[in-house]
Order: sequence, then structure tokens, then C-alpha cells
Amino acid sequence: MGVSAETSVADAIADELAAAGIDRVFGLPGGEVLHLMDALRRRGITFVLCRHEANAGLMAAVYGKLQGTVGVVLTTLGPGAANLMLPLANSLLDREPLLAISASIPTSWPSLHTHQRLPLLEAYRPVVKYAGAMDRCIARRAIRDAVDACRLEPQGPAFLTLSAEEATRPSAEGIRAGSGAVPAGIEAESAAVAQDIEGRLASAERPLVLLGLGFQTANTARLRVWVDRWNLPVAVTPKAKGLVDETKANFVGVVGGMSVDDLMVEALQQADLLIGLGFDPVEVDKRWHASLPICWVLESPLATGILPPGDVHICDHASLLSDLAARPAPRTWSDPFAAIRRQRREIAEGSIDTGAGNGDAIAPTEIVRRLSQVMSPSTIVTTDAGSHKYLFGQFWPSREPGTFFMSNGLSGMGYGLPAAIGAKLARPDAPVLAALGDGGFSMNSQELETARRVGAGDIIVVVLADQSYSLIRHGQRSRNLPNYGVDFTPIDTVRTAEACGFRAARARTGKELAELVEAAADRGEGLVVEVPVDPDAYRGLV
Ligand SMILES: Cc1ncc(C[n+]2csc(CCOP(=O)(O)OP(=O)(O)O)c2C)c(N)n1
Repeated sequence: MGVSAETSVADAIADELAAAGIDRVFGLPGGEVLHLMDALRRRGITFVLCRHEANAGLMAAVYGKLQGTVGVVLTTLGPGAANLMLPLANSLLDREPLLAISASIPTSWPSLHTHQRLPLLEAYRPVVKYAGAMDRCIARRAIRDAVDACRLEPQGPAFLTLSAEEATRPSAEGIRAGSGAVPAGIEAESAAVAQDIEGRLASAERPLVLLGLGFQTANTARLRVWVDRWNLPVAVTPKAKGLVDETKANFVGVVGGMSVDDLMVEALQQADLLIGLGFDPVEVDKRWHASLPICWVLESPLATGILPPGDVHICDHASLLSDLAARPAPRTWSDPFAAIRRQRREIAEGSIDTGAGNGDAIAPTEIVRRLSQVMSPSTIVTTDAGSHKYLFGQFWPSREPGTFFMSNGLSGMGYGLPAAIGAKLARPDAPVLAALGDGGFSMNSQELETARRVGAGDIIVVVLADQSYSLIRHGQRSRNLPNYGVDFTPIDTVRTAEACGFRAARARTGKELAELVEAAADRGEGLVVEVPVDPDAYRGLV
């Protein structure tokens, strides 16, 4: 390997990113990253200009996940870099592959130069899997190592810095060799695990397969063959939505803090065997996973790098599932969770009164029902944090993997809109629907302008407007505290969206909502729809 004296560090970084399959970098620039941006441009990597670095990071992570690569966000030093905490933390706890690159103060500058100087590496090291400063001796390798760290399960974030001074220096590193493939996961005797699972199922009367964030979508087909052949009941965590077809009879529900969680916990408690395939409690806000008898079947550690204590198998899911599917079912089960499934369905259909009062607003469950009736099953749905996330997380009938995105390990507000933009860029042909609260929407609605400008202007955004941080309002009520500091006055969603160049409307009925959204989806047009919701209508659902 020879040293390429002609190549600048910025060009070397651009080469490495391109070799890792990166074709877009999201961000918001400062003067210190202009050379790197230019190197990316010359290397054919598009810079997606955003309105806030946090949003850029969230977009990038979803884009990278759907592309099967790594999302990359680029920021300036100081304030721009400081805005990265949210997407890095989200990427860690939601297991999304995100490489953040920020500018930094050159090491040659005097220590008295304190303007915009922050201990960035020290600040971010605790929340990333890999952190380091790039220079002419270590930029290529840092990118390779960071990309590998992001992609290795559990996927997550990396953070690298580069000073403007180093960016323009000649690289002192050799040219890359090799493919940079993802390091192989932990191999194990899947046959022995299959044998064990078969034996446990033979004596279980109410088994439940519990799918989580650590289950790889590449194994979906094998999984479906196994659970269908053996007729096994399945529950998923919110970020595992779509691994099984949620409209099918063996689907029990979404566990891990969504709507009707008490009912879901009841199902978990009724089960006499829980098979946690890729199950990661990073999504669970309660503690049942610590006491219920879960047989953990994992391919990698949990989001924070630890293994659960106790009954754990680490094995290759692909060979395990092929093995299981080739065996005959050790016994039959006749719908052990029928009563739970019925109750969940009746709440979704609105035939069980959840005790909510409503006025003129549209019932939350009707919103989900109407939208799911008019949107195609291939629609990618994103949500923000809040009551509406609980609702969509539980009741949106996902059919395919990679079609539902929410922040659930971190549960950060402001995720839904950037995630929708990232998803649209990665899957231009798929309809994309963002379901947001009016609180979350007001955190970054300006990214609607970004969406139009960068080629994601055909997303459909539904804003559930209740003039309240309603999830917190419910928390206040359930603690018998007075209503205080959780409600706000409306910002006109329609005018906000129109100001960003989007077509927008207000739906007064469920039927009107369905008609508006269906027409936009049919024409492949973008739309923002405000839907009135009574914050108290979520009672019984959150
Ligand atoms: C960045 C961030 N700040 C605060 C919270 C706490 N929080 C969780 S849900 C929520 C309310 C969200 O309100 P809105 O977006 O209107 O949705 P709704 O609950 O009304 O459906 C808040 C404040 C959070 N999760 N993330």
C-alpha cells in the first residue's frame, strides 16, 4: 500500500465514505467544514442541507438504516456539534447506525483560543461506540473503524472530529484494501438452541414469541415460515413492527409501553413460555422483563452493550430459524391469547368505551383506522413521541419490516418529521406517512422546507392537534396533580405548512381525513393535514 501524497485528508474521507456505500451526507455547515463538503461533492456524495443539526442526524440515521449502510451527519464545531447529542443518543438507544462528523479547533491553535472550544470527544464518548479525532495520519482508518462500529450489532453511533486545517493537508495514509464488510456476528451452535426451543415448546401451553429490536429484518422470511408452520402466537416491540404481518391471526399485539399496555402485560403474564428473539428491553418502560421467565435468543448484546442475566442463548438467527422451520411442530396450540386479541381489536375498532370524552374532535383510534384503510400496506410510517405514538405503535397494522419508525429507546420528541424525510430519500417509491403531535411538530416543522427542497416533498404529514403535551397531561392526571404547564395555544398548522411550500388542509371528520389523504397518496403528492383531537380522548389508550 503506497502513501497517496496528492490526496487531501478531506478527499481521503470522501473516498472512504463512498467506499462504505454512503451517497448522502446530511447536515448544516459552518466555515470549518467547507473543504470536506466540497470533497464530498466532488466524490459524488450529495450534501442534504437541513434546518437543524439534530434533525439532520435523525434523518441520516433512518436513511442509513434503510440503505443498509450508515447514516452520516456533518456539522460545524461549537454550537453545531453541540446540537448532536439528541441524534447520537437516539442512535445509541434505538440501535440506528449513525456516524457524526463535526469540525474541531485545530490542535495547533493556542489554548487561549477559547471561542467555540468544547470538549466534544469527552462529551460524546459515553454515548457513542467509537469516537476519535481525524488527522492526516488517521482519517481513513478512523472512518473505517467508525463505520464498522456503527454497523456491528447492536448498531449505534460513532463520532469523529476534523479540523479545517487537517482537512486540506495531504493524507499520510495508504489506500484502502478489502471490502469493509460488516464483521460477522457471534456464531453459535444453532442446532442445539433449536433443540432446546423445540423441547420447551413441547411442554408449553401458552407460548409467546417476543420479537425485538435485535432481530434482523434480513431474517424475516425465515421467521415467518417458522411461526406460520408452527402456528405460534407472536408479539413485537414497537421497533420490531412489521416483522410479522400484524393483520394475521397469530399476532397478539405490541408490547413495550404502547396503547393498552396493561392488556399486553396481561398477555405476557399469561404466557408460560416467552421466547425473546432479539428482544431488547431498551424499548420497555416497565420492569416485567426482569421478573417474567424469558428465554432470550439473541445475536448480539443489548443496546447498551450488556447481556441479560440468566437464560440466554447467543446464536445465529438465520440458521436457527431454518432449523426450526424444518422440524415438525412439537404440539398444537389453539389460539391461547384469543380473549386478549379480541379485546385489543374491539378497542381499535372503538367498540369498547375507553372512558374518554370527546366533543367535536375525531377519536384517536378512528384516525389510525381511517389512515390504514386508505394507505397502501407498503407505507412507511413514522411517529413522534407522545400519546399519538402509543396509539400508532399499537394499532397501526404493519405488514412489512422496515415500514415503521419511532424513537423508542430514547423516545425523543422531534423524531417523526426528520425520520419521514430520511425514509423518503431512502425509499422514493414508497408512500411515507408521518403521524405527529402538535407539540412535536412545532419543534421542527421548518424541515418541511427541507423536505421539498431535497426531493422528499411527497410525504404525508398528519398532525394530531390537541393543543397539549397530552402524554404529560395524562401523567399529571394519573398522579392526581392539577393541570399545569402542559397545554399551549394553537399554532396554525395549515399556514405553517404552506409557509414551507406544502399543500395543507384541516380535516374536521374522519371521513374528510381519509379523503384528503387518499387523494394525495393517489396523486403521489405531499400534504400536511391537521386533525383535531381532544387530549382527553387518549384516556384509556395511554
Ligand atoms: C425532546 C423531548 N422533550 C420532552 C419529552 C417528554 N415528552 C414525551 S411525550 C411529550 C408530549 C408530546 O406532545 P405532542 O407532540 O403534542 O404529542 P401528544 O402527546 O399530544 O400526542 C413530552 C413533552 C420528550 N420525550 N422528548
